[in-house]
Amino acid sequence: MSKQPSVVPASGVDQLTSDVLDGLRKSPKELSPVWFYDEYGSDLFDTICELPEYYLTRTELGIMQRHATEMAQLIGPLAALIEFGSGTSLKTRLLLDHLVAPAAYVPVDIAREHLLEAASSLARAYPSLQIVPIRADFTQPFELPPRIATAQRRVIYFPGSTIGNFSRNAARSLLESMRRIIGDDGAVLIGFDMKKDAQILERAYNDSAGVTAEFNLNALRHLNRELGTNFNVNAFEHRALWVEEQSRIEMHLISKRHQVVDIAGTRIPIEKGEHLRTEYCHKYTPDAFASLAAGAHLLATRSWSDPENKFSVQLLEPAKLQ
Ligand code: AVJ
Repeated sequence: MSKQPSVVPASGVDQLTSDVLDGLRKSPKELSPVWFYDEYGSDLFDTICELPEYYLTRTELGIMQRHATEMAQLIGPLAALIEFGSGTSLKTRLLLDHLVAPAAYVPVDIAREHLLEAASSLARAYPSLQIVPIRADFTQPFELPPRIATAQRRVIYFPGSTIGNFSRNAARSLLESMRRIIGDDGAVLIGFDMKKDAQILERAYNDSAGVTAEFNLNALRHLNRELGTNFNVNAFEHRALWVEEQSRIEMHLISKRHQVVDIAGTRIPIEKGEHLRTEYCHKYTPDAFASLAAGAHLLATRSWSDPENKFSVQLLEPAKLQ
């Protein structure tokens, strides 16, 4: 068996361990959502995307299918397309299919194997496209390849409602850093999930087949394998709850009994009924998103949605001070 690839940064176990410890010392305890995604977790996520309750992926894809032509027109020719997270998916392809003479495709991802996969599968599909993968954590400053200096404009693609995983402040900083990267005449094409009926949202994150539960619990399995911790995975229960004041779904793992977890020699007690928070999924109204973007000096110059207004894809451009 080959070693399972992991999206966890190869920055040395010590930093990782101390990040995990920091989270487990908070109240409530927290774990980063990056722990969902080992090979098994990535497969589970692919399964989630096909679940009847998880409308996000297919809704966004529908929007892209209907409007990619117009999106590409608004982006214009000779653009460098910079994707935050590396896409091999249909959404990225739809965009690439319609762009006129794109100058380059620049996937940015922390995980080497995701980058390689994206680069090789897109290179096969678009033999004349210049692909310049960058291995970086896009929440931190990183260098852009000098080659894209000749592009007509820089356009960041950030699909999948990944922005929803960030707290308001972190989301604003991320948009600010995008604003810096695109310069005065670039753009950001971003997809986010809209606020809607709490029941629909809770079902999307607590599906009847139990795949999301398995996905959530997999964070603990991944930790046990990667850091040698001893979480008793069977003694945790998945919970997805809508928190109205924060307009977000929170994914939690609840311990069914008292247990003590050993992490690099530190013993962390977890009480019966105690919650570990593993993920935020913020949901935005159009107004809330507009004010988030405005905080980063970005303005939606065009937005697209599905007929039921479940999901939104927006073209953000620098807000001009007149
Ligand atoms: C991949 C982060 C967009 O927040 O909906 C799916 C991850 N978590 N089910 C989301 C997820 C639980 C997903 N994102």
